[in-house]
Order: sequence, then structure tokens, then C-alpha cells
Amino acid sequence: MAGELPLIEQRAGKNVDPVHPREGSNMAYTVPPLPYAYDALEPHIDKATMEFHHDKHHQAYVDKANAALEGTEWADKPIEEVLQNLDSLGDKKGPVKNNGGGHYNHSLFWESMSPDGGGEPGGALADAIASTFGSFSDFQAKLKETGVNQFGSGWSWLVHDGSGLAIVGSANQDTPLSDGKTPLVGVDVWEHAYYLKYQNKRPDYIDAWWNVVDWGRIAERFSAAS
Ligand code: MN3
Repeated sequence: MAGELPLIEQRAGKNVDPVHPREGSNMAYTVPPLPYAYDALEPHIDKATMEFHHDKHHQAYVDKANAALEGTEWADKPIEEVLQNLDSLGDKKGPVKNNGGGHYNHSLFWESMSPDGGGEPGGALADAIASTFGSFSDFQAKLKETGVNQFGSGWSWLVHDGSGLAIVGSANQDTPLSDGKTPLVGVDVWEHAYYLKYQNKRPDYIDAWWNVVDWGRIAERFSAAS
């Protein structure tokens, strides 16, 4: 399982946590800056989608998560810890699951993509994918199928479930973190993630998304979770 640091703090070579860089008195969550330009993922993910998705949608999750947690004992906790303890949140559970989940899921999502992405993983992650799913293409087919078949809004995830790799879907902004799993990479299948460029063609969006997946980053998460 993951070590002591929250997942997104485990990034090699990075000592500023993008998810909760809130040392000191201001404990509110903030939207981490994109680690590349808005148009860097074109033609696969278009600039306008990235602008709306990152600046508007993610910001709304952050604002609502902060509002829900304000004044509670959870307000200064890492988002990972909050999402692993949803049942302790009482009447805040619903808004925190949705908006705190939205904050965590999107923070991971931006960090899972790169203009230098695509291709296939190597090393231990490649071996684990092959032994779990049969082949990389079988894995791709299953993650895509889970995303395409997710009714309404949600995500399709590759997770480490404590014993090995698994693919799970989630509705809305539910995150596998709340089920004790470690998300390694998720594809956002909300219409806001693809509608401007792909309209109703979710399968085409997922096909294009493989071209920007940062397997080096995901291998780091796999290594930390194993
Ligand atoms: Mn989204």
C-alpha cells in the first residue's frame, strides 16, 4: 500500500505539493496550476476544453469543497485523508464526496497527462499490466469499455487495490481512494472533459486520450503503492 505521504506528495523530485500547498494560516484548497500549457495536449485534448475544465470546473469543486469544510475539524486536512474518512463527515459527507472528490480526481488527472505522453509503460508496471489483463491492448480495451459504459458522468480508473492492479469505474466524482484503493490513473468521462471537441463521441475521446497519458508518472504511483 501507499507510504505515509499522500499520493500526490509522492512525486519524485517535487517538494511542493500541488494539491494542498497551504502551509500557514490559509488552509483552503487551491487549484494546482497545470504542469503544461493549455494547448500542450492538442490535437488530442483541445485548448478550450482545458481552459474550461481546469479554470472553471476544477475551481468550482475547490470552492465548494472549501465551503463545505470551513469551520470543521477537517478543514486543514489533506484531501486524501478527508476522502478516506467520508463516513466521519456527517452532513458534510455528500458535498465533500462530490467536491472534494472533484478536487482530488482532477488534481491527479492533470498530473497524469503530458505533451510527451502516450506509448506504453515499461518496467514493473508493464509486467503487472500484462500479468493482470493479458496484454497492454487488453488493458486499454477494458479501461475504455469501463469508461464508455459508465452511465452519465464519472471516471474509469486503473487502481492498486492492495493486492494488485484492477480497473474500476466510478460515478460522478466518487474516487477509489474512498474505497481503500490507490488510484493510479483515471480517465474523466464527464461530458465537460470532451464535449467541445468530440461532442457525443466518448469512445473517440478515450482513444485520443491514450496519446497524452504520462506513463512515467503513473509508474511512480504504482511503485509507491506496491
Ligand atoms: Mn472533469
